[in-house]
Amino acid sequence: MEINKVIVAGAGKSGISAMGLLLRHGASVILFDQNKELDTEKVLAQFEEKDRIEVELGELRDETIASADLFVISPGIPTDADFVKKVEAAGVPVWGEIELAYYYTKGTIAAITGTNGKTTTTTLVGEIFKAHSSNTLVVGNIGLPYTKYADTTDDSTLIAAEISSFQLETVHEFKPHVSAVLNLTPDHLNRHYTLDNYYNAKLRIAENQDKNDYMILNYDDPETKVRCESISNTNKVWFSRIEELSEGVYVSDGKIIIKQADKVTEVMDVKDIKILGTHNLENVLAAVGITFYMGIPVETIAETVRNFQGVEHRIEFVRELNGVKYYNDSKGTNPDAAIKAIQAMDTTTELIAGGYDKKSTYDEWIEAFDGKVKHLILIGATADDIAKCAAAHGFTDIIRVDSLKDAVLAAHKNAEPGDNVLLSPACASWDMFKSYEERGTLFKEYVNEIEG
Ligand code: UMA
Repeated sequence: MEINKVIVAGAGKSGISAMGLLLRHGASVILFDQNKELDTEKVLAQFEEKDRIEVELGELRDETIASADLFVISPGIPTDADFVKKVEAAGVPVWGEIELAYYYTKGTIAAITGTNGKTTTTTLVGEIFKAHSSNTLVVGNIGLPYTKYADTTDDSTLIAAEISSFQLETVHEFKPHVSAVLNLTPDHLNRHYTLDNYYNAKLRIAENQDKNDYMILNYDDPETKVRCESISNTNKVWFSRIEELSEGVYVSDGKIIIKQADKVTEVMDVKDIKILGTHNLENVLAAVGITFYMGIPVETIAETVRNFQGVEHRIEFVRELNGVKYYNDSKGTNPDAAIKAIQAMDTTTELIAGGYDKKSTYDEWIEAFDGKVKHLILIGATADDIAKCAAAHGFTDIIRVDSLKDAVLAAHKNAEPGDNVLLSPACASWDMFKSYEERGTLFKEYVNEIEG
């Protein structure tokens, strides 16, 4: 396919990196963003190839669509937006950033999706790759656009890519050597509308794989088990922390085992894993399977897992003050992730939650409080809905505040020695913050400002 004139939709991280990649390869780019207030000067200042850039804001004109041979869409833009439908109707291919990156990529790809655990697993896979080879890339939804680095790869590059459902909606030929689905639980229903749409988008990670490739799957996650049953185009490798499988990656007598048809390989002791919670054991089992089938020696895998301390914003220990431990789980952006964080708490907890409304249901999360949550301190757009749901489940120890800073102060005031304070919102951040990273970073700042 000739890539000469491309509309790039969305001037965030993804769009800017896609633009850079296209410009480096000689294409002309029309950057489109629905935000009429976008600072065009600031965007243009990032590129030398100004003669090959046009910017269109607000409405995308029919003439512009007709002039393009490709449309690259940022993951935050819904694929059913009116202007995207017009592009499709005009016969212009719609690629996401992952498809565009793939077009320019060499090397071997491990692609990781799932509702939760993606960032931890991708980071760990990346660490294992790095321990084996300096020619490693860790990219994707994790916050580093794949398009930024796609053309720095060569045949021996090992790529660990975290891929979201939004990014998978717009793949066409994307073909990882190893794919992984960590779990499937409800999320992003405001965008995908139904669970079927959401789960089917995720399973597209394997649609172009073949019998030379591998798909690593969570045997303990009921939805993954059922939905992946009929996939047969690639080699499925299941992992389980509960059952000893006839083939796959599992735990036996406190050890992680990889069992192939004719061979049993002992990887390491479970007790040597440093990251908290059973969900993290699942992430480790997935990472072991992924890297094993990417050809990394078992000793390198085991050594790296033993040293892995986890990632920022995921049940991240911040500080201990007057016998109270503060944890930042800003990446707990849906109820299922937030359940994992509550389960990982070993004592009574002041919980800060609430945020952008993704139309989630909160019942299971509130049930998971399990007597551990002393006060639920609510902020953000979902505060009313959560308070109502909590009351329906008989939980009324609720404190309402207007800002994250006030939430931290309320938690500090109410916490007693031996308690934990946990930010684990069960919601995205976009009502009050740019990103979950910004929310988590501010939380840490406010916690560290408290005088002892
Ligand atoms: N825009 C429109 N119309 C729309 C929506 C957005 O014009 O309907 C414009 C905005 O005005 C803005 C730009 O698009 O200028 C923003 O694009 P974006 O929302 O795709 O954000 P990026 O900065 O490009 O970041 C995206 C991912 N964001 C989303 O999927 C929402 C990042 O994932 C990802 O790290 C990055 O690309 C690089 O691949 C973040 C995320 O929240 C971490 N992901 C979700 C999650 O993990 O739950 C899926």
